[in-house]
Amino acid sequence: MKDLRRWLYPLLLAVLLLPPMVQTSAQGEKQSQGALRGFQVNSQRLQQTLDKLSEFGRNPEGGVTRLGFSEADMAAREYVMGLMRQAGLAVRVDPAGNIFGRRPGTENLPVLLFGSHIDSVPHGGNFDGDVGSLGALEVMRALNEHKVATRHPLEMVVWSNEEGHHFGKGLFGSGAAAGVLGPGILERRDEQGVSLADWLRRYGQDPARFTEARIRPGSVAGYLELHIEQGAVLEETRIPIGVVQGIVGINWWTCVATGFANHAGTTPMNRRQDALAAAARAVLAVREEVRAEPSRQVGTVGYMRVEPGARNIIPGRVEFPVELRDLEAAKVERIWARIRERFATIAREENVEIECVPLAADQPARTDPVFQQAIREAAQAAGLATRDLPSGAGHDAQNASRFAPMGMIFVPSRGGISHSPREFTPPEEVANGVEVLYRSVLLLDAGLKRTEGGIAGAN
Ligand code: HGY
Ligand code: MN
Ligand code: MN
Repeated sequence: MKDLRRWLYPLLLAVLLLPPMVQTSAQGEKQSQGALRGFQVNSQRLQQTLDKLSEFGRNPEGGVTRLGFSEADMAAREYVMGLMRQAGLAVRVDPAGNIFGRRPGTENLPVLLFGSHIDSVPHGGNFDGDVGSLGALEVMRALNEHKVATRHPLEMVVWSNEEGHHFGKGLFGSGAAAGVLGPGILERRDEQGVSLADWLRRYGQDPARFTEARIRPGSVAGYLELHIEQGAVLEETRIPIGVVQGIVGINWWTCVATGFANHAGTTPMNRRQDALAAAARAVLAVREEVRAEPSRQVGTVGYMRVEPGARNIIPGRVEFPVELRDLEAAKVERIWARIRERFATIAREENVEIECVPLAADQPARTDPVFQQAIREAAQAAGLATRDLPSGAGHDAQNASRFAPMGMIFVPSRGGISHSPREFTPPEEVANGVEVLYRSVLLLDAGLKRTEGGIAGAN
């Protein structure tokens, strides 16, 4: 008895004194273990399709390289469209290559839309976009299985070319749907010289009808997207569901430093026009100016193309991109203005030219409070804790916000890793997100009219 007291009392005391975060984590663990009980969606059925999808464009590291508008993407789309038809959805592809699958509603109401993308970055993983796309399909299957009728027609969507690697324009399909892309974009070419217009033809579309992909505001009651967090907040706090508050804007420029390629042995140090030395200083200037203000804005130079690119030639030309992201468009403009000043100084001092052209500007977007609340209530009903957080990654949802209220659900990313073959979310955590998507769709469909902090209705 005395022995028992010797370890039991300190144990009880330790439990009572546990800091709140640890208690939350224990609770989170219990929730995610017990989560599969009472779920409407089928985790196993979903995982089978996710596994199969990851075969399209598989890279040697175990992830995928499935660039938007590529052979691998085209094959993956066929696979997903087949699954959609099997689920009884009426499938159509719009002139921008977006895939829609419709399930009728019982009333004459605008569509409730949900989905994501299946294209990837080079050397990408198996979760970014795939989870939200096949999660949307699983929601449709579960509704069928449980014979649930909805008031609104439901549509799942697989947006085309979300990552935009080889055309310098991400959020492509949703951008067309939001009406923010002119047909001029179709002249852009990939590394093989194939234009976007040609790719649309290969996808069975008529590029002349590109602008018809636009979705009129009012024709969609709302948009929901489930996605992996791609950061470590949920994992570190052990919270299974993230309620996204807003999505960052993403601005891309392509810059070229032009110097003079000359002999590396005979050109004195003070007579050089070294484009790479200038570009190297430009990279550091980007970092310094982004860090010069407090808060979460980020700036990246993701590559350099150096010409001619030999050990014994002073580099004459360097191409490098600048990417800036923040939730506030005005802050990005301010930082970019300072970066331009720094580039001008560097160019003068290094005796080179630095020119930058804007390539893409995706606006930041806030999620709709009604949708946030629906997601919180859906998670609570599924026994899952939530946490509000911003998205540092871009998503098609930010374009959808131009034609409908929107919300986003996040599930944890192992180690916060994404845009990498090592991207991972365990099946049960994926299922948590899909269950919350399922329940959010139904809550928004019912359009519960509650005033104080509740759902006010989706349309
Ligand atoms: O780059 C992004 O944030 C997104 O994954 N396309
Ligand atoms: Mn991505
Ligand atoms: Mn994504």
